[in-house]
Amino acid sequence: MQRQPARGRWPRPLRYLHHYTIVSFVLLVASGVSLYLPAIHRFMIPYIPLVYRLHILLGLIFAMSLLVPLVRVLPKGRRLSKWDWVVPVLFGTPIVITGLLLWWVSVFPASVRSRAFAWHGWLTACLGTWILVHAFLKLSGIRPKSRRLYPRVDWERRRFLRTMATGALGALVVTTFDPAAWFRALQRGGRPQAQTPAGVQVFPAYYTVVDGYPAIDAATYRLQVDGDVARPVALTYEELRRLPAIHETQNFQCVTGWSVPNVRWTGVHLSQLVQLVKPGSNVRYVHFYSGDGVYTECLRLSEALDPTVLLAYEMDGSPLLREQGFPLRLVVPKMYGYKSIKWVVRVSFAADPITGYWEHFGYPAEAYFGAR
Ligand SMILES: Nc1nc2c(c(=O)[nH]1)N[C@H]1C(S)=C(S)[C@@H](COP(=O)(O)O)O[C@H]1N2
Ligand SMILES: [Mo]
Repeated sequence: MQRQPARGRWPRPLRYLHHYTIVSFVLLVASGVSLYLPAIHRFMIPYIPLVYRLHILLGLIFAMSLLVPLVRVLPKGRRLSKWDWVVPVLFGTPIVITGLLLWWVSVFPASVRSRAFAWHGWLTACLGTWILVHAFLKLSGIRPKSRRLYPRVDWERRRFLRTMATGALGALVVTTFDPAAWFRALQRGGRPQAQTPAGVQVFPAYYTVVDGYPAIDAATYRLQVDGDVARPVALTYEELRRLPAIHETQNFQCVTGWSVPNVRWTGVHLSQLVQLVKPGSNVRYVHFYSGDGVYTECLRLSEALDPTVLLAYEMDGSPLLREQGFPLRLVVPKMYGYKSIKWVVRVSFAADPITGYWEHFGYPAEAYFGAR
């Protein structure tokens, strides 16, 4: 029978690794939660891009620290409780993989990323719970006696890799496996589903604050342009498209951290509407209303007339998808995405501002994210 090696101190590199893992896990959870929970991140808006980058950087180091045991640094014969390495590796691996899927915004489709997002959170909750249990056992000095429940094993590369592969496989299955979609595919006789039109960038998930995406019929759609103006008008979709068009290629940046590079918008500059309706001299603000009945936005007249701001009906060369705000959305490239209200049905010129949807929850009305 093999004797347990004496309980001494761990070799230094491993002790550092362990301490680092604790600190980084806490920081990862804190930064992740502040990116995820609006209640927290609305106070942190100026720092969100920084937090986002920090989260990714910490995640990458965490990924590398997972790999360290593959370089065998544990003294020979040192036996470790099985769960002390199976659990972190089994959960850590899919957390890293789902994190990568989320990070590579323009590589993976929205459906995969939204599942990855959910699993990223749930797996972290599982690992976090286990870490708390582990910490409690260690700190309280309770050493489970049962060899069956708490076996000790050699720190062995092959087993380690096998656990990692299991975690990776799990991550791939849960992020690509969608029983409902498979069922639909079977019903269609295996024919592929209509894909997102070529060239259309896929966003992490299309945002809506109501239940679903408003379905607006282009034939009956009217853009109401009114307020303190000489001549209110109601424009049809065709009339909008006949107005002189402008193009604008910009990065799209949400406060929650994700962004989509080089989105090409086509639409109408607000000066066109100003020419049509002739706002009164006391007008300082422009109000925007969404066809979802809930979302509103507000810009200073001067901001609305910035050359980069437009009411867009096309993205990357195709009409907006319903989820993207068909038939018309505002695009304010220099400000965070929440200013870019979708399904715009009414534009109103006024002397006073209104509180936009997210501004109502505390987001700043001046949502510039970089140098102007
Ligand atoms: N009507 C409406 N407009 C909206 C939103 C929304 O939920 N409803 N979300 C906003 C936010 S927070 C962002 S980041 C962008 C996202 O645009 P997308 O859904 O086309 O990616 O739309 C903005 N406009
Ligand atoms: Mo956003």
